[in-house]
Amino acid sequence: MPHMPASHPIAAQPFAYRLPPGRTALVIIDMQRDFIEAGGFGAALGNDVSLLQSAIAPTQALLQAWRARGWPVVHTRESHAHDLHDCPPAKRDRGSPTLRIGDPGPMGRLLVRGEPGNAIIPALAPIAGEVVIDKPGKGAFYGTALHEALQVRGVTHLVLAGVTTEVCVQTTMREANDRGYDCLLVDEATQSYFPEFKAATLAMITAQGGIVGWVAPLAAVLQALPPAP
Ligand code: TIU
Repeated sequence: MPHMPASHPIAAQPFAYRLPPGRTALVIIDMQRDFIEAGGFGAALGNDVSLLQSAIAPTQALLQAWRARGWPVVHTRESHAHDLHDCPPAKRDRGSPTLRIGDPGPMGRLLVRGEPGNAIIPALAPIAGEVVIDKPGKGAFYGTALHEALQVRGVTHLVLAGVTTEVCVQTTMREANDRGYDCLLVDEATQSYFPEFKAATLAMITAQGGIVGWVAPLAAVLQALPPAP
C-alpha cells in the first residue's frame, strides 16, 4: 500500500469516525436492477421501487472518491444459483409475492445469478479490480468469502452504502461489526422502501454509543478524505 496522508476525522454519529486510508473498503450493498427497477424482486414483493432512486447519485460520489484513491471497493449482489440449491424453501416460499425467487419476470428469473435483472445498475457497475460478492442471504458474510477477501487486503474499516437500509445493509453491518470491522453507514447513500424503517435503522446503529457503528452524511465523508493522489 503506497503511503497515504492521514484523513481527518469524519463528523459522524454518535462520535467522530477515523478512517485509515487504504484500509477502508467501500461496500456497496445490492444496488441491483432487481431492487431498484420495475419488474424485479423488490417490486414483486409489493414495494414502490422508485423510493430507492435517491441513493444512486450519493453512492456514485463515494465510488468515484474510492476509485480516485485506489482504495478497496466491494460490490454485493443478492443472488441464487440457477438450480436454487442455495435458496432455502423458507426464503422462496415466504409471503405472497406476485413472483417468487426463480420465477421468470420481465428482466429474467428473479434474483437468479446471471439474469439481466440481477445485475448491478449500470450507473454503479463494477470495474476490473473491484470485489464482487454474490450472496445468498441478506447479510454479505453469510455463505460468502467476503471476510477472507477483506482480510487479504488488510481492510479494518468499512464504509457502507446500498439497499435496503434495514434489510441487507443492516444485516451486513451487524455481521461486520461482530467480526471486528469499524463500520460507517452513509446516510444519503442508503435507502429503504419504508422511510420510517431507514430512520429507525440509523437510530439503532448509533444508539448505545455506536452499538453497531457510525452514521454520517455524504458531505462529511467526502470532506474528510485525504486528497486523491
Ligand atoms: N426486501 C428488502 O427490503 N430487501 C431485500 O430483500 N434485500 C436487500 O435488502 N438487498
